[in-house]
Order: sequence, then C-alpha cells, then structure tokens
Amino acid sequence: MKKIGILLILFTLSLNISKLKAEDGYRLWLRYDLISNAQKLQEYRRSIQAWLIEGDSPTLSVAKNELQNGINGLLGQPISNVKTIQKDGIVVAATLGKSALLTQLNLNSRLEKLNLEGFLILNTTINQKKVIVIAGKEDIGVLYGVFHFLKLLQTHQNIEKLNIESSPKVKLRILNHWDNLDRTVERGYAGFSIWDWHKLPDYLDPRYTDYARANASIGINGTVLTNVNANALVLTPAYLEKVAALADLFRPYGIKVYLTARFSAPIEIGGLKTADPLDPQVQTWWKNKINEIYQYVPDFGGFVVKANSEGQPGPQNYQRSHADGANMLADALAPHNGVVMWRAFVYDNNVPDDRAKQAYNEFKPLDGTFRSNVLIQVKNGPIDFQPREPFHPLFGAMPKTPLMMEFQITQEYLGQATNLVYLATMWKECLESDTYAKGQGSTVAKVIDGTLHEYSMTSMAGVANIGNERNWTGHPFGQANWYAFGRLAWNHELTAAQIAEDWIRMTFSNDNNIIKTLQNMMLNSHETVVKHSTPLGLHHIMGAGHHYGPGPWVSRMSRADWTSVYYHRADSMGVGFNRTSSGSDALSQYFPEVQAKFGTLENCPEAFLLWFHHVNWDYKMKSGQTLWAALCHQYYQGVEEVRQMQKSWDALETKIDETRFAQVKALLKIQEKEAIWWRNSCVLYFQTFSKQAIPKGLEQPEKSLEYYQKLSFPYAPGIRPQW
Ligand code: BDP
Repeated sequence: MKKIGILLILFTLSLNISKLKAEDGYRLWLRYDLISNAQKLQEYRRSIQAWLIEGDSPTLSVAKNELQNGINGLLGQPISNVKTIQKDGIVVAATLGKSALLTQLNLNSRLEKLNLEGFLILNTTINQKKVIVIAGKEDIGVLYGVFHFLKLLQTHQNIEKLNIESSPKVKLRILNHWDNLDRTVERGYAGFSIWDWHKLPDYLDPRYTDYARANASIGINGTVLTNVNANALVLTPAYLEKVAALADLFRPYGIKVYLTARFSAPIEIGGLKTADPLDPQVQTWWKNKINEIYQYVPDFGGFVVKANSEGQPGPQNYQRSHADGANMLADALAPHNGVVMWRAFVYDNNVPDDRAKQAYNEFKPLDGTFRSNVLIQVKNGPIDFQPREPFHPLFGAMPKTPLMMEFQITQEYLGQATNLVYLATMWKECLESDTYAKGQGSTVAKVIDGTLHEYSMTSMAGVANIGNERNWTGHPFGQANWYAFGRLAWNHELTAAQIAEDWIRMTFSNDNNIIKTLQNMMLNSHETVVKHSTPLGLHHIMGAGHHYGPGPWVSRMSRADWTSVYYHRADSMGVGFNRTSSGSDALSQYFPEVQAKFGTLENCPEAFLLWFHHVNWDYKMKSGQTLWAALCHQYYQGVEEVRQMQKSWDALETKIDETRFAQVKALLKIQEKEAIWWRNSCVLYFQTFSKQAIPKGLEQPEKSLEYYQKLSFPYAPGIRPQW
C-alpha cells in the first residue's frame, strides 16, 4: 500500500515536472491544468458535479465549450451536463428572459439593473439542491460570467458564498491592431500580423478562435483589424470578404470588427478627383461604400480615422475641419448604428506651436459640433505614449463630445518586447489623475467612463502587442499588458496589483512565493524603465525611426518635432521643456488646480519636472542633490533595479517551467544591457551640456558617446517602412 502511495507521488511529481516543461505561452492565461492544491481540488469537485446551460445560441454554445473544457481540465475529470436539477453541485448558466430557472429564482429584477453585457454569479438552491448560477442579461453576459467563474477556480478562490455582480464601466473595449495588409505590424514586436490575409477567407487559422477566447475572457468587445496609417484596399470587395470571415468567427464571442478608413479612399479606390467631405459625390461614395460593408458584416462596428497627422490625408487638405470629416462618415454609418472613432493624435511641424498643445488647440473649439456617433480618441498623454506623460489636457475639456482613451499596449517606447514592463501602473496613474474639470475628483477615469459629462458613448482602446509568435506577445510578460488592458477597460477601479495577481495565478502559479515575487517585479517595472530611459520628465529622446534604444542626440530629421533636441532642450544652463507661461504655455490648457500643481519648480512633482520646466543643472532637488547629480542617479538606479529583477527571477528557477524560465532570464539579461546602453548614452550626452563629472561612486561608462551615437539598427522590428 505504502509502495503504491510512493509510486503515485512520484508519478504525480513527474507529471508536474513534464507539465512544467511544456509551457510555450500559447495558452495565455487560459491554462486549464489540473488544480494543484489538493484541498481546493476536493472542494471544487464537491461543489461542481455537473452543468446545465439553458438555451441555445452561437454565444451560449461557445460558453458551453469553455465551461466544459475549463472545468474538465481544472478538475481533472469529465463533468457531464444535465437537463434537470436533481442533485447538488450543478453549475447553471442562463440568460435573462430566456430562462424559467432565473424567473423561479427571482433574479430578473437584479439582472435588469446590470449593463447590457453584465452578469451575476451566485450560490443558491433550486428544488432544495445547491447550485451555482451564472446569469447574463444577454447571452454574452453568460459567456463573460463563465470566464469569470473559471478565473475563480484558476485563482483558487472560495466558491461557496458567491454573490458577484459585474457590469462593464465602459461600452466599447477595443483592441487597435496596427497591422498592415502585407502582415507587417507597425510597432509590432511579436512577429508578423496574426491576420493571414492571403489565406482568408477560406482558411481560418485556429489562432483566430483562441484570440477571440482570450479577448472575451477579459471583456474586450471590439477589434480594429488594420493600421491607423490606413490602406484603402481593405475597403475593396476582395478584402471585405476576408474581413467578413473574421467578423463571423468573432461574433459569438461578442467581438465586433472595425476598420481604419483612409480619408482619401474615394480617390484611391473610388476614382473620384477629391475626398472633400462636403462634396456630394464624396458623401455618396462613402454612403455606398458603408452600405456595401454592412452587406458583408451586418454588425460592423465602424471606423477609426487618423486624419491630418503624420502625413495622413484628412479634411484639412480641403480646408475643412475635423468635425466636417468625422460627421460625413458618421452620417453614413448612423443608419447602421456604426460609430466613428476620430483620433486626436494630430500635430504638424508647420504649426509653430509646441506639439504638446496642438491637439487641444484643434479639437477643443470643435466641442459640441460632432455627430452623436462620433467619439474622439485621445492618447493618454499630449505627446505620444512616452514612458511617462502627464494626462492629456483634452480630458475634461470637451464636455459635449465623448472622448475615449487610447493606450498603447505594444511597448514602442517602453522597452519593446525585450523589457519586462507591466503597464497597468502607468495606465492607472493616468486614469486616476484629477483634471479638476468639475472640481476635485474629476478624474480622467470619470471622463472616460462617461460619468463626469454624461457621455452617451464610452470607450477605451489599446494598441495591441499581438503577433504570430507562438506566445502571442514576444515577451511572456507582454501578455500581462494585454490582460490588464482588458480588465481595466471593463473596470478601471481594479488596482494594478489585483490584476497582476490574477494574471500571475492563471499564467504561472498559485504559489504564494511566485505570486509575491512576480507581483513585486511587475509593480515596480514601470518606474524602472522610466528611470533608465526618461527620468524626471524627460521624453521623446529615443532612437529615430525604429524608436529602439536611446537617441538624445537626434537633431536632424525631416521635421523638427520628430527630433529629440526639440523635447529635451538641453543647453549649458540646464535641461527640460519650459511649458509654463514663460515658455510654450502648454500648461495653460489644464484647469487652474493642475496648473498650480505643475506650474512652479517648488510644487511640480519631480517625476514631471523636465516635462514642464527648463531646469538649471545646479538646481537643488528635494533630496538636496543638484539636478545633474539626481539625473545621473536616476539612470544608475534604473540599471540597478533591472539587476534586482534578475535576482528575483533567478530565485524562482526551480518553480517555473524551463522554457519560460530560460526565456525571461535571457530577456532580463538583454534588458540589463539595454538599460546600461540607455544610461551611458544619456549621461554622456547630457554631460556635454552640464560639463560636470558623473557623481562619485557611480561606475564610468565603458564606451564613448561617439560609440553609442554610431550604433545603427536598420532592421529593428516594428519600424514604419515608409519612414
Ligand atoms: C507613433 C508611432 C507611429 C504611429 C503613431 C500614431 O511611432 O508609428 O503611426 O504613433 O499613433 O507613436 O498614429
């Protein structure tokens, strides 16, 4: 008996080890492996004996599959479905209005109060039998509820006293893919596009289904398939057929398809001479085109438009406003309930004003002039997804126009796919910023979720970091950012720590030591990358074109507002961009309380110092150090923190599967190298202005400034081909 016991233990151990080896990251956070904790497993097996899904629809059918696969895997034994409740331990999933059981349970009025996509999960009894009910207001709510329920099991939660009510705070939760039709991905660091356009519509890569499952599991309900630097060809029948195939596949998962509209499409594929939005022929062309799209995709979501920005065509080519352009498309989309997401990421080097001011200057006067199905898509900060930016001044400034958030999940400026950087902390910093638009507490989150200005439409978009690499995101921890984006779009009140914990439990392990170690690494990782690349409010000092690594010396480009010197303004006196009233006055675009916070050297948080001020090299920081010394220390500290991460990771060697352990270890080594590269380049470069020594006790850079300046990366990934 004893022998059999030992054999069994050995067998389970060997199973575990081989399982530890087999992780290639493909399954993301949806790994339904046998629950490792024996007590939990027993508890769950007791509480879950069978399942019953009332009703039938494509969405309920994917919910069934997920529930079945999920619990079978997690519980390690097949759980069957039943048609009636005759024993304890049945998981009942049903939709409001389609279920006699929900009516019997008196849940209808509670469900009525949820948002359209909301769900309830609770323990109760039916016919004196214990059941767990997953109820959706619509079928999609059932699917979201099923994923939530599986998450409870995956993260080893108690499932005996459940009373969960969940509704998304934001309506359109969208991934923006910057994917080109040739499968290159602008700012993509995880291989090529997952959309295999050439083989669509006939070949449906199984990855599409797993993509839809992953998104549905975190509540993402829209995908923009194509790059904002748009190609009109996607609007032609040959491509619309392919788009339709994807839309059909995604529909049961509650995911709508959107496309980017190239403003000059009427000329490029329509044969017209103009794309002037006030030209009746142009209007008719778009109307017909949009009607045609809806023939292919009856629930098409709408368009994202980048216009008059970075060389993209737009209404201003015809002396028309952004509102003229957006409204023309909105009118044609309105009969089909489609929306326009018009981007506020506009700036022009011919405009002689601080780039940080231009979006506000152009859009604020247009408040209230957009159609009701137009959202203005605003990046989190006024420049461009930098490692740290203050919130965009448009938030709070357009009460009559729904503004939506655009975050960047792909780490264009945050270490790309070689650095471990968890972005939820950065996103939370932005969402929790107070705009003071209606007094204290007018946070960016409240602008975005519509509560501050009573927006009728709300949305959050994230620029995807997904590619066709086996593990989807290149860096295994890049998955956490995809995950966190979805969770925050659903509920921005979650903390970065909570989201990280869920992700770690599902992706790695429920072992406390692993959770604590990884959570700690993740929560500090954003500050770390800021320190070793753009500390104290520095920004936009990366390498030109590919944006890989440091380039504070970049000074000659086709336009000044793409250079680094435009942003750091280093000279013999000091460094930083004076955006106060004695400088570009960008600060005046914020509400007075915010101006007061950032406006003086004394008040300005040091994290934003050089964003708003040009500061003398000898300025005394709060620590008593001079600015120059503090800057150096930040860069060196950043490198140290990467080394700390390496140590933390190494300590987990026996606990993480070999493949992921080795991969992250190697990536952290690359990150250390890159952090040193950033540090040395920036310190040596800024030293040419400060003319001061690197503070004592800090190691000297091993290479010269010229060495770093000469490094070139013509084939760095994600580069924009035409730049
Ligand atoms: C910048 C990227 C560029 C994008 C642009 C955008 O470098 O490739 O086209 O943002 O958001 O950060 O339109």
